[in-house]
Amino acid sequence: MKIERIELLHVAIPLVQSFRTSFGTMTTKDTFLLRVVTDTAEGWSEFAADPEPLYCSEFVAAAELVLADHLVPRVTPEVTAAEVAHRTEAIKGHKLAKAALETAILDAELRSYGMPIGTFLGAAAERVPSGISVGIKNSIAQLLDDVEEHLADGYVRIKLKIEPGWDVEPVRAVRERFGDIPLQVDANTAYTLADADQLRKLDEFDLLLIEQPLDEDDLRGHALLAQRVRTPICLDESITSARDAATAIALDACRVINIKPARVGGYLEARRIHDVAVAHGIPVWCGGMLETGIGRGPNLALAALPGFVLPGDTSASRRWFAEDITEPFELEDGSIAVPTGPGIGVEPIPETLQRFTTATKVLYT
Ligand code: OSB
Ligand code: MG
Repeated sequence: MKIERIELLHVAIPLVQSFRTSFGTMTTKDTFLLRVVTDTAEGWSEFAADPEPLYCSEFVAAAELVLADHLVPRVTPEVTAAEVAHRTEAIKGHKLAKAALETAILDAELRSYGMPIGTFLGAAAERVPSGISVGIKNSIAQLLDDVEEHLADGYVRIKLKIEPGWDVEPVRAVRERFGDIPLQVDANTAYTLADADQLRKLDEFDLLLIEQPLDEDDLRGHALLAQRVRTPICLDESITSARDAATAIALDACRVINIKPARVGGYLEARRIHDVAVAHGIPVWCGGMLETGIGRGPNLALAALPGFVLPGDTSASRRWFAEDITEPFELEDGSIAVPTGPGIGVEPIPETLQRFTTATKVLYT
């Protein structure tokens, strides 16, 4: 496939509600899209991280630079999606930037075959059950109101963001008020092994899992913590490749894995992690990064693979956006339809995209 043009479009889209985690507060989805024009079709992708390196080391300005100077020159003018990882292997790290590049090229390639990404990846369901990630609030009362609304909307699983000082009490309050709902927590690395006694207090609430309690590079710490708490440990930030997944599983550092295609370099590696996990009997689910429809569509397709046995953070578009740049994904009876069109199955609505675009840069022509 011959690449004729690559454009980077900065977008800034207001969130309907601010989102507070242990690492910061988001009020806007501020990122960029990639548009790849080839001799056979056009492809789109979205960079998943934020302007500040708070969730992971990557951020918008760095990704733009590494794409322009180091990644795009290695994949042009001719490449297939399967070759992108190999061609960019010499460049250390920058998995989220690589994922954006690979995904836009994969989208163009699949569109030229007329094949939906779900078919390509091995999706085995037409709809995926939808969970929701609930931020840290100013009060328990506010949290309960929020959770009540999400349950009324039909979300089938609630994830509470936690941090030291906001853990046992919010979990207790949600359990007392809403009973036996599927419930889990995500600490985004906010604890240390010295907090094991505090984290063990969560055991009495029958949570599905505790996500990423310790530092991303602390697999040993997670393995030790897993011996001291009954609730299954799930890794997010720590897993950046299928090899990481194999290592974490071998060390008993996790019993569940959150797969985010962006964090692991794209959908091809995400599928390999799924396969490694399935081979070991480890359940996986699809994480989220407050994606626009451009990232949400292919995430839903991945979440339809058979090893995704837990509901993901694959919420409806309106969870974050009053107006999205694609047709919105809607929640119906607790689930969302996997896109069926060619490639990622969605594209930006030109007029809407234009309104949310703050700058455009040509990376290759
Ligand atoms: O840790 O899972 C996370 C959002 C941004 C960055 C990190 C995380 C999240 C979420 C998912 O919790 C929220 C969503 O996409 O709806
Ligand atoms: Mg997480």
